[in-house]
Amino acid sequence: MAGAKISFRAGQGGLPLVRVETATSLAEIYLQGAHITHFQRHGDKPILFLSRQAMFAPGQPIRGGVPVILPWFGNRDGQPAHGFARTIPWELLDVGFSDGDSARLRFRFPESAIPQGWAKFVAEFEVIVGMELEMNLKVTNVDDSMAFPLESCLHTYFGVSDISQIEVNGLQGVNYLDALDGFSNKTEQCASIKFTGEVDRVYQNSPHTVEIVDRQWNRSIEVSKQDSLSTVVWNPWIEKSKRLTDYGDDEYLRMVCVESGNVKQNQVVLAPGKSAEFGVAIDCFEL
Ligand code: TA6
Repeated sequence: MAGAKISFRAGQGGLPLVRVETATSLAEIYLQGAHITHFQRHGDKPILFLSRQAMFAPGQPIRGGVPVILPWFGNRDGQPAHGFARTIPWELLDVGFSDGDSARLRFRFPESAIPQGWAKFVAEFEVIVGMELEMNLKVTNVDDSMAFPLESCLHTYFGVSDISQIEVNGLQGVNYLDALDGFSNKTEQCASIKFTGEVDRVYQNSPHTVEIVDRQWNRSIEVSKQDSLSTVVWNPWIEKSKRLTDYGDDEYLRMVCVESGNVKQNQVVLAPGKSAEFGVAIDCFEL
């Protein structure tokens, strides 16, 4: 069996990317934000969504794929939304190949890029590309005195046939904060979440696997997690899509975000010397 191949090239906007090709799949990862923008099994439709209007420029978040959200989730006055890690180039530490057919890449956030006033931390992001896409984000507080509140999340955009035809399963009975209603606390009533308008929900204490069932594309995407308690489900729908400059007005039809990590009430206060990590595995099955 041919082994995996890794190549380096200038991607969109001239930003450097790593291209990973295995016998079964293809992935592309931009160094900026250690941002996975593409994951596709040969012969299948891409599993990740990337906006056709995504901007590829230094310091600009890329709309789609897997933005790495760190060290905070959401908006903060005068600061970049979803933290500063996703718009800064990470270092590629090393690449490994399994005896099967997968490639493992490890990225590290450059400590020199941590803004003044922030505790010093080491963030390492491991990506395994094979039949599945596996990701693990580990953050260690290497500051000798300052603890800090850590929110971290893999803000994954999944490609779907038609948002109005898919279901997201696995969150029934879970409490969530409704971002469209002042982050009020609610409980998911549906075994299968369907989309008829904008949805922006931060599910808390949700360690279980979530499924995206897409009958038109005859597939079910399975998002399984390890030590990830938060699940964010988002679709901007029509009006918000129009407000997003790096996103086509009709692209809400073709994507859903099912994000995994530890945010809001699931955030952790990371004491000096302590680490926090979580993992996500994305698999896909024919229906
Ligand atoms: O997915 C949850 C969310 O916080 C939404 O409210 C929306 O803002 C989305 O993230 C996109 O955020 P971004 O900063 O990437 O435009």
